[in-house]
Amino acid sequence: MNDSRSPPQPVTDFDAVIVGAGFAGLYMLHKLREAGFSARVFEAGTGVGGTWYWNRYPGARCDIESVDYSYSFSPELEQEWQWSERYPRQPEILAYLNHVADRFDLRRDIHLETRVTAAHFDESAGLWRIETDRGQRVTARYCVMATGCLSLPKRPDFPGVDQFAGDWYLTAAWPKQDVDLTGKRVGVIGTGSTAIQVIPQVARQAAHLTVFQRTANFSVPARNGPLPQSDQQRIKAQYPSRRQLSRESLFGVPVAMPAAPRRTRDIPPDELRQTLETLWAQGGAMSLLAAAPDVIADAEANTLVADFVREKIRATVKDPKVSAMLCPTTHPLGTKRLCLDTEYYETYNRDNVTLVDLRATPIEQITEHGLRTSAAEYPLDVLIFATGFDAMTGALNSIDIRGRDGLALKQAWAGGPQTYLGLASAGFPNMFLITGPQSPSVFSNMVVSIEQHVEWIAGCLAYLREHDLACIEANPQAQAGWVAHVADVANSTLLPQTDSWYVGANVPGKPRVFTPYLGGVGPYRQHCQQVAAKGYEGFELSRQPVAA
Ligand code: FAD
Ligand code: N01
Repeated sequence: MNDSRSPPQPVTDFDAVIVGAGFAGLYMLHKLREAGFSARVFEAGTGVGGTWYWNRYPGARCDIESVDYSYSFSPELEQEWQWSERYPRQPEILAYLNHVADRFDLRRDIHLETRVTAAHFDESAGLWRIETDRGQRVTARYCVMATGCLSLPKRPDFPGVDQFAGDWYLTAAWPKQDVDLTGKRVGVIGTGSTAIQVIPQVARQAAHLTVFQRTANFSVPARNGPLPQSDQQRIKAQYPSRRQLSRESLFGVPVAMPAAPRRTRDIPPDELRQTLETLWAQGGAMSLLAAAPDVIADAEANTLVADFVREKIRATVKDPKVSAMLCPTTHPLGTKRLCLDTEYYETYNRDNVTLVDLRATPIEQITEHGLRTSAAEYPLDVLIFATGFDAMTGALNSIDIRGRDGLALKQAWAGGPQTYLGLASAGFPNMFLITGPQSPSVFSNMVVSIEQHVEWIAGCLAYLREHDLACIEANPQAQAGWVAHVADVANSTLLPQTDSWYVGANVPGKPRVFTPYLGGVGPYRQHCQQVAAKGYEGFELSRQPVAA
């Protein structure tokens, strides 16, 4: 603490402005209101829901079980909401988030169709000045960025895209009205998590589907199905312990961290085979990773599990040439997001589906009537771009965020994101990030990580108020230590070597930095709790609007 006098606090429109109304922004608003803070949410979409508002493409659903991919903060909500499936579809998750907005009377503080364009920290007053694309200007003591890790889709920049005479769609900005693909010749570019969900659905409708694949991905069957009432009741009866297990786990799912994990390579082959067969039959990507956590660190372990998946692909896809194209060879399993599918590989057995290998025959041009690779021209009526996101930093860097001395966040992060705990960044007082870079974020069940951040931030603001403090800012040394720790943990795994969006490799010119924290949801939570318990160790706290 730098000083002892408490100057008059500036008058602001709100205690906090929250940017984004997905899982994170909605809960942040509820939590701040509950603690007696005034808050305003700005959301670019015409509705709440974030990811689940924007990603309406056919087949969109979550890859964490519904009973776990949901808020835990309200036992009443948890008990009253009925999930229909093990992995619910996008409309159901969106309906759940709309229910949350209504149930907790959140809408009155949410401004929809309003994009925050600038957030400038006014040092003399110690407040944030926020501007929107609707010309609103408001001030707030705190600014909470709930802008999402995967909310800025990459725009298609293929040569010739403007000439295409057919319809084209971006999965992450899918229209609200139904898109009828019946009888159409459809092309899908991409084979990441999104495309793997879209492709089987489109293949059922389209006259012909051509999939343009640059990198084959590993995918695990979801084994989705209805969630019987009896199972749901049993889970609901055990919710407190199930949620606790998720909070203490590696990935935010209810799988206990093994006390003395065995190395996968030390497991007798028959036993390993049996375990993998059981997991494959049960379905679920996170449980596969959680059962053999060393696969992301040990190349030999990785090959054992990857070979198993490749064998499954070969056993499913009848045409050996196609199955060879679908078997991932460019990266270890789990170093790109492990996908979850429903009949993805089976789809390539259909007569109306063609797979094109873009590594062998790259895209040259989108033409008026289709797409031309170096080997052929494919006539198309519809093109679907499932080409991913400017992840982790894209949405933040799209806002003109300026901290002390007019420092732009974009500039401060030019060499890669610099955060303390993924929650705050030095030079940007009183600004918080929910599931920011260098926190477990996308390497976890994100609802668990979101709840942890929201509760930590709300606790922090209550502490500042209780102690008559006006300002909190990450200490640059503590931040440098955290950034180095995140890199050390990542470098002890196979992940940084792979070209993935985790390292920003999917966006030309983006600095190559591995962004999620891989230390595990449970250990990370404990660390954040200790930081708070030690009076916010690693942060500068001040009674003045700005730390000296
Ligand atoms: P988001 O849901 O992304 O919400 C952020 C909101 O901020 C958006 O609505 C956006 O419009 C708004 N916004 C951004 N910038 C501005 C601005 N400048 N002004 C105003 N508003 C702004 N995670 C899992 O854990 N499990 C899953 O199964 C899973 N499935 C996914 C499936 C898809 C298709 C995608 C894309 C992601 C998935 N994720 C999953 C990650 C998912 O993003 C998170 O689980 C979670 O929904 C994130 O919530 P959020 O509120 O942090 O961000
Ligand atoms: O995006 P991606 P996504 N030419 O970046 C290809 C979450 N999510 O939307 O790998 C040709 O993973 C690109 O090829 P390559 C989840 O966290 C979850 O699918 O770069 N191809 C790749 O195949 C996920 O990880 C679910 O060689 C190009 C694809 O497009 C994250 O969101 C569902 C290209 C992009 O894959 C992002 O997933 C959906 C080009 N110029 C999303 N540019 C669940 O199931 C890109 N590609 C929970």
